[in-house]
This record gives sequence, C-alpha cells and structure tokens, in this order.
Amino acid sequence: MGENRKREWSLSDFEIGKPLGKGKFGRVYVAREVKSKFVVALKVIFKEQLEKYRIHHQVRREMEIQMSLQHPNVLRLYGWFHDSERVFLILEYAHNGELYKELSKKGHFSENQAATKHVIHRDIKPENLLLDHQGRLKIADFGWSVQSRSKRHTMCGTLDYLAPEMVENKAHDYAVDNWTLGILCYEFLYGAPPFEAETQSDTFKRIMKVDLSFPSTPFVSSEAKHLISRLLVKDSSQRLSLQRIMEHPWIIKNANPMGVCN
Ligand code: 83H
Repeated sequence: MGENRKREWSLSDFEIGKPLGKGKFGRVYVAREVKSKFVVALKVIFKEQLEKYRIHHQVRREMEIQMSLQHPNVLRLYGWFHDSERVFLILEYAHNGELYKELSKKGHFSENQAATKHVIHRDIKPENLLLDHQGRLKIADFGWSVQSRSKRHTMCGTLDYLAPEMVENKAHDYAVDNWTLGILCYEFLYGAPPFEAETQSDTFKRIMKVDLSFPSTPFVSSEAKHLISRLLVKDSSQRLSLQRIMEHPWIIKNANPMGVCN
C-alpha cells in the first residue's frame, strides 16, 4: 500500500467500514484496500466545503507536506484521490484512536506513558494526537483536522495549550513547543491542563501569571514537577531546550526511546 505511490486510487479499491469521526469538512471511515487487505483511515472531504471556506490551497500544501513526512510519530498520508464531489485522503489507521479518550478513560497516565509521548510540533492540538496498536503516539496534523465526537466540545478555541507569547499575539519561535510540552506533560499526569478555568479570560490571566500549582498525588514525582516548572516559564528564552529536555532525569528515567509505553 505504502509503496504503490504512482498508482491512481479510486473508491472501488476500498471496502468502507464504520465511521471513526466527523468534522467540519467531512468524515473519517476505517477502510480496507481490497487487494492487499491493508487497513487505512479514509478521510472524505466535500469539494463544496473546500470552495466555501476557500481552503483548497492550504489543504493542498498540507497534503504535500504530509505526503513527504515519514516519522514513526507522524501519521502517514499514503495517497489521495477524488471524484466529482469529494476528495479522499488515504491515511494511516491508528488502532487505539484518540489519545484524549484514553486520558479521560484512565484519568491520568503513568509517568512512563507521559514521558514517552514527547513529540514536538509548532501547533499541537490535543485532538490531533492518535494512538497506534502499540500505544505509540501519532500526530495527525492538518489544519482541517477531524473533530472527534468525544466529550471535548469545550476544546473549541481553547487557550489552554498556548504559550503566553502566543495568547498575547507576540512574536514567537520554536520555544512555544516546549511550553506546550509542559502543558501536555501536566495534563497527562494530572488529567487536566494546568491553567484550566471557567472562562477564556480567566485562562488568559492564569497563563499570563503562570499560575501553576501541583495538586498532591502519589502518581507524580518531584522530577516530573521539576521538568514541568522548567517548561512553563514565561520568558521563552529561559525555557528548557529540547536538548536539555532529553537529558532531564525524569525523561531519562521514564521515556522509552522506541515510543512504546507500559
Ligand atoms: C480510531 C479513531 C477513532 C479517529 C482513528 C480515529 C484514526 C483517524 C482519525 C485517522 O473506538 C474507536 N474510535 C472512536 C470511534 C477506535 C479505538 C476503534 C478508534 C480508532 C476510534 N482511529 C479518526 C486519521 N487515523 N486513525
């Protein structure tokens, strides 16, 4: 399936299974390529929607980037095809679905799980994190991503994951990723992001003050808290660098380099 890049695909090459998610621009179904029996996630986008929201250029560019990426933590885009009304994206199927469902089911992750999910990206959206059959994290990163039908309806336009310089609309660089990593580590361990509040403006205030507290729980070690507090630093130049994160005792102790966790 992955090797067959030159071939033209069509809907008749696939058996369509159950819907996995529904978004603004279409739906995702589990599907099986008839010849190879290879299971994929087939995303259907209506051309009418692309026109209406004038996003076909953006979508095309993102598809080109996505087609060229091959990393164990980046969800693969194997190919695409279209008919008169729809564009179909042939995407890697993540057997374990959305990370956020798993987190809300479990309440929190173990330190090993939290430390291993250490993927960095410019604009990580929690609903874009999927889990494969080994529990390995996959970024499914498209601007027009599918919104899951999970409970996270409050996610819409949340500030929770944004660094102070982002919420203030200031210039920012790769250090925003390191902030988001701190937020995700916290949420993985405690089950909720650190600056959660009733209203957007309260979240905004809490982010700007870096109003961080660590509820007492036996699940979170002092090393984890140390790492989080070195990432959630307002001055972006003072945040721990990726290099230093990888050398941090909590990462050394808990992260599995292969991305598979216990
Ligand atoms: C799944 C998904 C959802 C969400 C993927 C999704 C997937 C996507 C995007 C892509 O119960 C499940 N759900 C909820 C309906 C299981 C665990 C079967 C599941 C797997 C669920 N995989 C859509 C682009 N690749 N994989």
